[in-house]
Amino acid sequence: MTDLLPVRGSPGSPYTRKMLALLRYRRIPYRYMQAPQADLPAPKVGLIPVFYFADDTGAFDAVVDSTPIIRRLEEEYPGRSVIPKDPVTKFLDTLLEDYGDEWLTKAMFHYRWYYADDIDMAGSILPHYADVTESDDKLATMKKAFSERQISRLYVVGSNDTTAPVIENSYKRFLSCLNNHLKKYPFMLGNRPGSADFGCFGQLTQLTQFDPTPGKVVIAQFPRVHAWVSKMEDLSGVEPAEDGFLDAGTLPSTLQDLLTELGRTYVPVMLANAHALENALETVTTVVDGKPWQQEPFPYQGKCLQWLRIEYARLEEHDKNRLDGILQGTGCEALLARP
Ligand SMILES: N[C@@H](CCC(=O)N[C@@H](CS)C(=O)NCC(=O)O)C(=O)O
Repeated sequence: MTDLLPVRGSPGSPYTRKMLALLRYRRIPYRYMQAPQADLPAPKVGLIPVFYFADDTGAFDAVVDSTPIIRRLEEEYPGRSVIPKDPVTKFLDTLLEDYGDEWLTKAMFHYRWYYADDIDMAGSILPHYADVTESDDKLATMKKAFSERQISRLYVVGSNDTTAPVIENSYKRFLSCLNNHLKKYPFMLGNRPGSADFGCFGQLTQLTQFDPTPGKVVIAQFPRVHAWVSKMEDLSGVEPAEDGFLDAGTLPSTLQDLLTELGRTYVPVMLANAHALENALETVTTVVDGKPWQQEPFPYQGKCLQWLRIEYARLEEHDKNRLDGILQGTGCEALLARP
């Protein structure tokens, strides 16, 4: 039991699903708990999933934030890596993972709490994840309180009547780009899964398999993507080839198209968010896809952009040049604009 890595999460949490699929693929033995445990510490920030890492004395430290946890697991459990070795492919993987975590989550949260059918389904089912034996009366009360709280938080991801079509069109274009890419490659970075696949998969578990409105889109137009999400869930039997990641020197146009989609939406919002944080502005204001975008600044996403810039700064000059050549014209180059 002690060598099983303790993890706490919920099936309705895209980041939980991201990490469980990662653990299965990496063949890291874990035990999964769907409620807080009295004998395990609470994390500093009340988010899920929570990973409990034991120190030398056997005491547990509660850690959140999937992106750095993936890197820590690479150190502690060798083999079946999800991080490409070529620093340029590695950067693209990190960038696409961040897009999944920080942009696709807008579609996920927006669809779930914007449309009546989706609100009703999420409100009816999600509270049961805490305890399936809870009475129907109690559930009805929880449904109302939970839904009201989540709807009141739509503004956090920037979802409102103005941005709704921007978010939804971007979701559909992303599906189309991924669908085209999957015609030739089973994963975003080629023939073996990278952290980007797990990031996008996490959000897509909800968008394609749970929430009815975004689910209808994928069923009607992108059955290939629907199948991909189901397959991603458990890759424990996949034997990755050493050279399975794409060679950054010969990237397919379908990956370039994905990057161009990032450049259209995620990039301007990440930059405007950083600008608002640096200047202590109350509102992030920009234009995405010709439509106004307004939301409150999001300090965590400011950090995400800094992490990307640090990874870029650490590249050797010739790798920077290779990466610049790939990003040129996709819109993503603006994230890393050299001063
Ligand atoms: N950056 C974090 C995000 C985690 C996150 O946002 N978790 C959400 C659920 S998916 C959460 O715990 N929200 C608060 C709650 O559910 O009480 C990660 O990558 O793990």
